[in-house]
Order: sequence, then structure tokens, then C-alpha cells
Amino acid sequence: MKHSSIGCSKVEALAVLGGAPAFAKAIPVGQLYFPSWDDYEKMFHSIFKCRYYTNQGPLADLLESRLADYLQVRHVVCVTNATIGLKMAAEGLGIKGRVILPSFTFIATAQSLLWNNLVPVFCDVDRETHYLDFNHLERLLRRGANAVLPVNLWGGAYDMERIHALAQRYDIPFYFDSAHGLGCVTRGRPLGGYGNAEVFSMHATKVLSAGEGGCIATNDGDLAERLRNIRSSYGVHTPVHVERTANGRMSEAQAALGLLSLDAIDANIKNNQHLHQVYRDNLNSIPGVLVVSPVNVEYSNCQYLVCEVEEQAFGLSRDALWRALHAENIIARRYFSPGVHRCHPFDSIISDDLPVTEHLCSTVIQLPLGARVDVEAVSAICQRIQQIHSQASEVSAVLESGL
Ligand code: T4K
Repeated sequence: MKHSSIGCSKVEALAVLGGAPAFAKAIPVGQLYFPSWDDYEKMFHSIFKCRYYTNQGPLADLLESRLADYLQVRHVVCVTNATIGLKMAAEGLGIKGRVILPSFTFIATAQSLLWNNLVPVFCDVDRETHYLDFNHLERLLRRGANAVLPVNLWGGAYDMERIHALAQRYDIPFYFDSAHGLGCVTRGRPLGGYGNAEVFSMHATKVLSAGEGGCIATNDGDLAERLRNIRSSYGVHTPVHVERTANGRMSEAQAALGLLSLDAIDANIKNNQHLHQVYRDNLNSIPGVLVVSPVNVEYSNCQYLVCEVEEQAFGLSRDALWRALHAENIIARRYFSPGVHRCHPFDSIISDDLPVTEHLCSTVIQLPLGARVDVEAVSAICQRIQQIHSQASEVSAVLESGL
């Protein structure tokens, strides 16, 4: 096996056992799509021609209208990144008090609440879906909450009918952290139009990349106007009264990248789906490695390849596998570990026990997917995982000895 573009060569021994790494260069997790230089140059030429860098320029406007079409929503408000989008969404919705969210998420979800002086209430997740456990959620709702912030993870979606029923019954805002969800379709509609609002990330590691970036999608026109006024310190479009403003503006440079990435999104998703299947085919036979399927969607962006590692069957813990893969230059990630409720300052909040969250935080791992890998690389990664499993006791001995 020889992989010229990323420097993967046939190796006899595992790197952790003294062999050469499977890949000459680090292979990161993440989409990391780069458009062609020519397209990039053309797009940036238009910025120089207009002599307009930021504050809702023509490219940001165009990206918003193209995204509104793509997501089939009335309004898209582009922002600097999803973290600020989440803060702005809470502010725009006028949420006060307690907000229920999973602890099994990226810390930005919870941090966005602190910036708005909101109180995070952590809910456990379901063992199969990795999404809010509806039984625990109902118990927390009965104790009193002012909003719910579910997270659409791993290219899947919530059961929106159940979410809608809860939102009606408790009559509080449900707004989604859909950082992972751009392009996914559930119940015949793309994510974007569910709940009061959905916030997407356009970080470089996401399927739609503006380098850094994000957007808030909503069908609520009043909310969209408030968000536009919150976003730019002094407002654009129709001035409306808002208490707090920010600088969440998306620059023209970001929008340029976002537009180029949007042109390529269908092809990139198709590639993800194909690589997902290759992983599935190859990992299926390895004991203790379970590939997580995106849930509740008829079309997934497949932007993450997520596995659960069952220590007893695999022969090594998730963390040991992670270390052995890093030695091979396969930069697997442990999203999300530890759970947010165990991270400062959230560890000082008293929350219910979160046993499933604890379990997933110690068993879930992401493997490289996206522009830096192809079928050959994915096959090589799977082969390494098989080899790590076969030589689990030697790997374990080396890792334990700290060599
Ligand atoms: N909600 C959820 C559920 C989220 O997952 C996230 C973010 C958010 C909210 C907030 O969205 P943003 O405010 O970020 O828009 C990453 C990303 O920073 C973050 O966007 C993402 N989720 C989170 C799960 O992961 P890191 O620290 O793991 O990524 P980073 O920058 O180290 O990149 C990963 C790998 O890619 C590295 O090995 C280096 C490589 N890389 C990265 C970039 C940016 C490149 O080779 N080239 C590049 O340009 O956090």
C-alpha cells in the first residue's frame, strides 16, 4: 500500500510498538475543505473591486440569501462564528433564567449561556442517539425551565415531532445548536427551520466552511430583525430596539469562502457519505468498535465519523486507542471528553447524575473524514485499528510502561 498524496506507506509494525507511523503527515479530524486557488482569487478580486471588507457587504448578503434557499427558511443571519450566534440567539429570544442542554456537547454551547447570565441545567443523553434523554428532559422541564437548547449532533437530528410537542406543552423557546447539522434533512425538510431558531457553525472543520463563521436560521421575521440589530453594534436593515449589541459581523472574506464552500457542499457531502460507508464496511468486523449512525435523518452531511469503543471487546480503552492512533499520525479526537459538567466553571453547578454522558465521554472517538482523506487513507486507518486490536496486549503493555 502506498499513498502518495498524504504519505501513507506500508508499515510492518505499529508506531506505538516502534514501527514507522502509518502516515508521514498528521491526518486531522475535520472537513477542512479548500476551494481551488483560481476560484478563491476570483472571489477575492471582487472584494478588492468593491473595496468593501465588512458589515453586511454584497458577499455576506449573497451568502445569506443562498443559505436561506438551501435551508428552506425565511431568514439567515450570518455571524462571525457559531459561539457568538448562540449568544445572540439567546439574547434575541429574550431568554432569562434556566436553560436545559446536554452536557455531552462542545463547551461553546454552555459558554454561550454564561455570557447571557443564564443558568445551564444539564440533561443526560440517550445511550443510542447521544441526544437529550426525553425522560430526563421531561423531569427537568417539570422542575421549571425557561428554554431548551438541544444539540443536533453527528449529522443527525432530533425527533422533531417530539420536540415540537414539548415546546407546545411547556410554551418555552426551543432553539437548536445545529453546529454539526448543515445540509441534513429530517422529515423532508433541511435542518434550519425547526424550533425558534437553529445555529450552524462554518468553522473550517465543518461541512460548510467560511474558515470561521456561523449563521442563525429562523422563520421568525421579528427575531431575525432583532438579531441583525444585535449583530452589528448599531444595526443594519430595519432599526429595532435591542438591549445589548455585539460585533458578530461576518466579513466579506469569510463570506467569500462560505460561498465557495456552498458551491461544493453537495460533492463534499457525497464524498463524506462514501467514506462513511468505507469506514463502516471496514470497521464492522472489528470487535468492540461500533460506528455511530446519524439518527432521524433521511439525508446526512456525515461530517463526523464517530465510533464507540467498548474496552472489553476491543481489548483497549478508547484513550489507549486514541494514543496508539496519534502515534500513527492519525489525529483522532475525543469529542466530547470530559463532559461540560466536568469542566470549569460548570463543575461547580450541582446537576443530576449523568450516567450515559459519563459513559459516552469515555468511549466515543472521531476518526478523520473530509478533504484530507480518501478511500485508500480510510482503509489504511481501519487496517491500523484492526492491527491495534490484534496486538492489544502488546500495545497496552507499552502504553502502561509509558514508553
Ligand atoms: N456547538 C457545537 C456542538 C460544536 O461542535 C461547536 C464547535 C460549536 C457549538 C461552536 O462553533 P464555532 O464557534 O467553533 O463556530 C473544533 C472547532 O474549533 C469547533 O468549531 C468544533 N465545534 C469543535 C468540535 O472542534 P478543535 O479545537 O478540535 O479544532 P481545531 O481548530 O484544533 O482543528 C482540528 C484539526 O484540524 C487540528 O488537528 C488542526 C486541523 N486544522 C484546523 C484548521 C482550523 C487544519 O489542518 N487546518 C485548519 O485550518 O475545535
